[in-house]
Amino acid sequence: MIAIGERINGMFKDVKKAIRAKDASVIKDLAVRQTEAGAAYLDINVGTAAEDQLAAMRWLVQTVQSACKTPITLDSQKLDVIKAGLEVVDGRPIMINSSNGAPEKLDVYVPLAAQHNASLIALAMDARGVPQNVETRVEIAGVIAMKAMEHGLDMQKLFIDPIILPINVDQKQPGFLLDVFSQIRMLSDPAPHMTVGLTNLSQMASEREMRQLINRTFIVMAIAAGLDSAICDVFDTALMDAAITAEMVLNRQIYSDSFLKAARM
Ligand code: THG
Repeated sequence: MIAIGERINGMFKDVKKAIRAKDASVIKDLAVRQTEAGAAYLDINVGTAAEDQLAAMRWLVQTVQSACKTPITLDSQKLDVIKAGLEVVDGRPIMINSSNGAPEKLDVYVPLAAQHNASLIALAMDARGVPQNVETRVEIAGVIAMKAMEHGLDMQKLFIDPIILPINVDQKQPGFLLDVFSQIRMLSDPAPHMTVGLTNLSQMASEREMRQLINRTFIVMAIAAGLDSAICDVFDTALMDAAITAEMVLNRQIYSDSFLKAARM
């Protein structure tokens, strides 16, 4: 699984404080520790911490880059914040998070990603909002894949995110997403990658143990349906180990007596 570490996000109190105080040590520590925990990418999202989101994005990217060599994911709904991050990236692999699936958005974001040799996360929603059913999500995923081909972005560089919401918003949705994953897997050969903001799923639950159990249970089911990436809490070792084991059981990773140890490295 391509794990994207969620922790460098202004939504978290310690990160918000660090952005405001320009305290690089907090950010560097999260970058290094998430890398050690198995993050293939580090998500960077300034959230609402700073008045000047562009400057905050530049500072976060530079701070992370000074701490590790890990690829980064520029996370913002605002194009100018993404572009601020792109200005300062040092040549390591990057991912843009995110476009949505509206054709006019894709016509901007897909060429931008191609031009920077970046991967792109595209949300399976469009001007009509977040679809509440399987068919519309898959239909939008089709539009996303078409636009990627049209603008010359490799399927290997495309991550479709069908959008996961807290389970209490509509308890039918996580089950729908499993159908969406298995249908997106059939969309093209090779299929695009798929990712989700996993932690969204349990956002309303107050107990930490219960949140983790919900996230761990869903990721195993989602991997079985075809999910191959997640923006998630990489510090949750049981979550990471469950994902690795699910891929092994599905024959996507070779079994050996040390498969877990090997995959953790
Ligand atoms: N899709 C894509 N990108 C995304 C999301 C998505 N980026 C942001 C988000 N969703 C994924 N990242 C997070 C990060 C944190 C939380 C949820 C999703 C979270 N944080 C604690 C909370 O709200 O309880 C913060 C509290 C604290 O300070 O501890 O839940 O879906 N493409």
